[in-house]
Amino acid sequence: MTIGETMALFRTREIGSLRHASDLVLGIGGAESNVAIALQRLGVSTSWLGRVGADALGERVVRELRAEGLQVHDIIDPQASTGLMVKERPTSASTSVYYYRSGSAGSHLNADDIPSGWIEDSALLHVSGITALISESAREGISAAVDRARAAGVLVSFDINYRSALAPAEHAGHILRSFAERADIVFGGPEELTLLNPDRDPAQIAGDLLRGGCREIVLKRGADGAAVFSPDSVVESPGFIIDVLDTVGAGDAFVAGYLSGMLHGLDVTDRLRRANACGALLCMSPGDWEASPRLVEIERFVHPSGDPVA
Ligand code: KDG
Repeated sequence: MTIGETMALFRTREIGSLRHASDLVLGIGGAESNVAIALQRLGVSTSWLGRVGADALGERVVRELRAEGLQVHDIIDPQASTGLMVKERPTSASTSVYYYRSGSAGSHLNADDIPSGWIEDSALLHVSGITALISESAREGISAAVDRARAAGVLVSFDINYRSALAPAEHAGHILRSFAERADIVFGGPEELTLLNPDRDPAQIAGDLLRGGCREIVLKRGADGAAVFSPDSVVESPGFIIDVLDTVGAGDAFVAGYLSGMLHGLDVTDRLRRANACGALLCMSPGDWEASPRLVEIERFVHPSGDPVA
C-alpha cells in the first residue's frame, strides 16, 4: 500500500514557455500514486491513501485512481483545496515543474487518517520523502505508518525523492535519514543518498544503512542504470538506450518495477532489469504515469524481436 499526496496536473501540449501556452492537458500526478498505479499494472494489487479537497480536482484524482483499479482510501478535506502541479516543456529536451500545493488538502494528512488494520494487513508499505517534507502532520502521519508497519512485520519501502522546493537540504537531510533508517528497502539517486550524510559517499551511506538493519539500498542512476547494495553483495544493471521525452515519473515506475519483481520472487538482477525497463518506457512519452507498462509491454520492449504477442 502507498500513502501520499496526489495532485491535479496541468501540462502544456506544445514546446515553449507556459507564459504563451494556449492549450493545457489536465491529468493527475503524485509520486506514491504513480508507484501504486505502476504496481497495479504489473499485477500487484495495491491501495493508496491520501487527502484531497472537496472540489472537482479532488474528484478527478479519486476517479482516475479508481479507474486504474487501485483500492482508494480518500479523505475529503473540506478546509483545503486539492494541490496542483503544472508542467511545461521549455525546449524539446527539458521539462520544468511548478507546484501549487502549499496548505493543500494532501499536506493536511495526519496519523489519524490511517485506519487500524489497513497497514497491518498489507505485504508492503511504500512512502516517500515528499510526504515527509510537505508538512509536519504529513510527516507524523507516515512516520506513524512506518512504525506500525515495522511492528506488524510489514515490509517498508522508502524512496528518498527529495524535492528542493519543499525544504532546503540542510533541513531535509536528517528527516529523510530518519525514514531511510527505518525502511527495509531504500531508493535514491547518488545526490539523494549523500543528502542523508554529506560527509560520506553513496556507497558508504548504503553500507551504514545496511549495518543499521536495512535490507537493500537501490541506487537509481537514471540513464546509467542502477545498483542494489545488500549485506552480502552489490548487483549492478545498465540502463536501456532510448530517446528521452520526459523523465518526470520515471523514478516512480522504476520503484514499482523493482518492488513488483521482489513481490513476484525475482532475483535482484531480474528485478533491476524490470525496473530499468519500466523507467525507460515511462521516459518515452509525456505524463507522469500514463506510460507505465504492463508485464507484456515490458516483454515486448526487452525482446523486441520475439514472437508476436497475442
Ligand atoms: O515523481 C513524479 C512526481 O514528481 C510527480 O508525479 C509529482 O509527487 C509529485 C511531486 O511532488 O513531485
